[in-house]
Amino acid sequence: MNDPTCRVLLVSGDEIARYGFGDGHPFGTDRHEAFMRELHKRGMDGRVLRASARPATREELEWFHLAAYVDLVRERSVTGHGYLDAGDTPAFRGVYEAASHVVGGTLTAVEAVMAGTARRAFIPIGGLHHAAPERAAGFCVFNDCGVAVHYLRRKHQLKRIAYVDIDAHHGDGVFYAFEDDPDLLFADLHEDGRYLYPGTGRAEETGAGPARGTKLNIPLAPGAEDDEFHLAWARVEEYLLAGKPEFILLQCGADSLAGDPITHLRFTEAAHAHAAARLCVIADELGHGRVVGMGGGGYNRQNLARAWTGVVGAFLDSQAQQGSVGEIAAR
Ligand code: V1S
Ligand code: ZN
Repeated sequence: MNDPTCRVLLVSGDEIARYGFGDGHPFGTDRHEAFMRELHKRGMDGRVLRASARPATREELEWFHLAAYVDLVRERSVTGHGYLDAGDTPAFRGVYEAASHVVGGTLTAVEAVMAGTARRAFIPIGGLHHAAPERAAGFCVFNDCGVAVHYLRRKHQLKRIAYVDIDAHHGDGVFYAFEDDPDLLFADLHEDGRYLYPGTGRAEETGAGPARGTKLNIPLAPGAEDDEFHLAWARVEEYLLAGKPEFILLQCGADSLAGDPITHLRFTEAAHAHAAARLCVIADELGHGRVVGMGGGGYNRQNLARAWTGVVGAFLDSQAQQGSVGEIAAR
């Protein structure tokens, strides 16, 4: 950890690992461990800075969520009974604490990048992109992505923030919350809604009101592979370079890989590494280097472990390249 070029932060630990559902639910609490094991196997756990997640404050949660919904999650957290949505997101004892640590963990990652203690950061159990202000949805209790956008604006006065999403499911919770906000750059590559939840994210959905024409939704046919990913990704790069964001959030759900049990895209883990590497290049070219990755979905444990370690690897490699550019400039 004495290497000064090692400026990639991993936010991990029991506080966020507890976020998950039992009884054969795809989003189990074993996902965190599957990722950590792979990181260790590849010798990468010693190359990253580490932090545990803090809980989000009530005020932070209410930047995105309605107070009445936050209260409901708190109440259900005591009994652990019932669902928080129409059948995908069961309550469990301690769900409030676990879900608020996921939000706080994403804020920990964002804070570190803004403070300059890390240039990039990654949180495996973040990216809960379906949660809406007034309700849970699709395994997502609190929307850490949405709270992070508000955080960057309120605490750091950033205006133009990019949210990039390569999870197989459309990031509807983020999209509709910022639908009329022209300064939230939104690029989402996802399986189209013919068979898959949530069914939103058509290409024609480009934003509303003053933001009409400013968002990029790229639905892909079931079975789409890396070739289709790369074609779509080129459009994401063009969009970001034109939009000049001051911070980039990446939701890198691994359920877009072939072999996921609940989706039908067929990317390989190279797509995720490519997205992460290219976002680092873009952020560096924009002069700030700020990129935070959030794990998102992914229900085949081997896939999520490989895709997310690939993202962390790309962050580390981009740091090493940054170091060598600096060394060359100093000569
Ligand atoms: N796609 C999908 C899918 N699979 C399930 C599911 C499968 C097994 C279970 F035991 C419980 C649920 N639910 C869904 C989707 C929600 C997907 C959420 C993905 C989250 C993310 O990866 O994007 C980010 C973390 N829900 C539905 O398809 C809705 C239903 C229509 C079907 C399932 N029942 C349980 C509820 C209604
Ligand atoms: Zn997903």
